Amino acid sequence: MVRFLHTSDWQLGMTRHFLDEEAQALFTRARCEAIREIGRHAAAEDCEFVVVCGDVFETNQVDRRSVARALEALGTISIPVYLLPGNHDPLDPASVFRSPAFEERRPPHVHVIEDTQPIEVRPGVELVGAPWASKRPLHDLVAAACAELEPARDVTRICVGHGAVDRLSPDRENPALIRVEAAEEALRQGRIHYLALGDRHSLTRVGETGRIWYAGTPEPTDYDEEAPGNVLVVEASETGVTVTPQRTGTWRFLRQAFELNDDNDLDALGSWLEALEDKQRTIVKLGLAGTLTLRQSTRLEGQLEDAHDLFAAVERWDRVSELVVIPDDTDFSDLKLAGFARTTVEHLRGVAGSETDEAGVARDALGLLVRLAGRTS
Ligand SMILES: [Mn+2]
Repeated sequence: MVRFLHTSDWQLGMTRHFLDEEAQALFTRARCEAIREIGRHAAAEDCEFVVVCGDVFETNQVDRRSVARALEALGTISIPVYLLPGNHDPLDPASVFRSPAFEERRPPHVHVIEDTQPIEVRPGVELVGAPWASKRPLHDLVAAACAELEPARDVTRICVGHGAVDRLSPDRENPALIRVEAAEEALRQGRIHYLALGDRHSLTRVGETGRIWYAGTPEPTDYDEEAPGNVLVVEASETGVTVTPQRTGTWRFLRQAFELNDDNDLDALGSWLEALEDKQRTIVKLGLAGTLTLRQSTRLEGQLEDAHDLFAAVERWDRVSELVVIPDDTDFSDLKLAGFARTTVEHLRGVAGSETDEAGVARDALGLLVRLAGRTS
């Protein structure tokens, strides 16, 4: 029996276009901090080693600082760590794992899985890795690694792979898809006892054996991930496997659609934003649809400005956003305009309500006018 920690897709050095400089710095730091958190979980759970199933780094061209900080953090883990090159960081001639920045700082307990040779972690426990040597392998690397194995005798064998599995990937043309059927066959024959996978950022059980898992990313990277922010503590033997997720993530990606037609709807949006904890580490994507008056639209802009100040990022969910602003009488009567200003408003309202190309410009002009006049009145 062996107990170890399964993780993947650290994507160290990842940048996100929607983060400003400050938020990006926090995001980068969190990904590195996750390594230390993994070390704490591994120690608390009495794990014997850690496997990182690919995409340790976002790219082979990752900056020196990310490499140095990653190795510094890896140094805090008190047990052996095995890093598998994945599609983002393949073991090609430009590999980050072969860079001086990496090699000179690599602590002795941190190992890169360079080939499919079984690695004895300790007597009775072996790792078999399927590292990526290029960004486009032409076959199922896990099946190839397992094909070379005899059924294990008195040894618990963990296979460490990276990539999409055929049952979950729509891309049937991809020759590198990991065939679940073949992996289950290797499990049935006792050539391996657990398949630790990376690539998918969602925590996912694959197939029916309970012995094939994606751990997912320890810190979320996008909106469509399911149960990201976890690592798996795995207890494996020839007779059974149990996996227990452990929480590591501190960031959140949230996507939410709102229907906005009156002030109550704006109140609801405001309360929703207000109630979210840890705004500095929360990225929200808002779908905003409905019809607002100019004054309400101005209020919404104020709410969004506040949110931009507080959240890591506020994005617009374009696919479900369709907000129409239609000026109503109270928008202007409240402003108590007279003379030229009043004539102009009447003219603009006529254009804004028309089907002409200038309608949008007129609406924007009215919006600006309500905003500016609202501030001085
Ligand atoms: Mn990945």
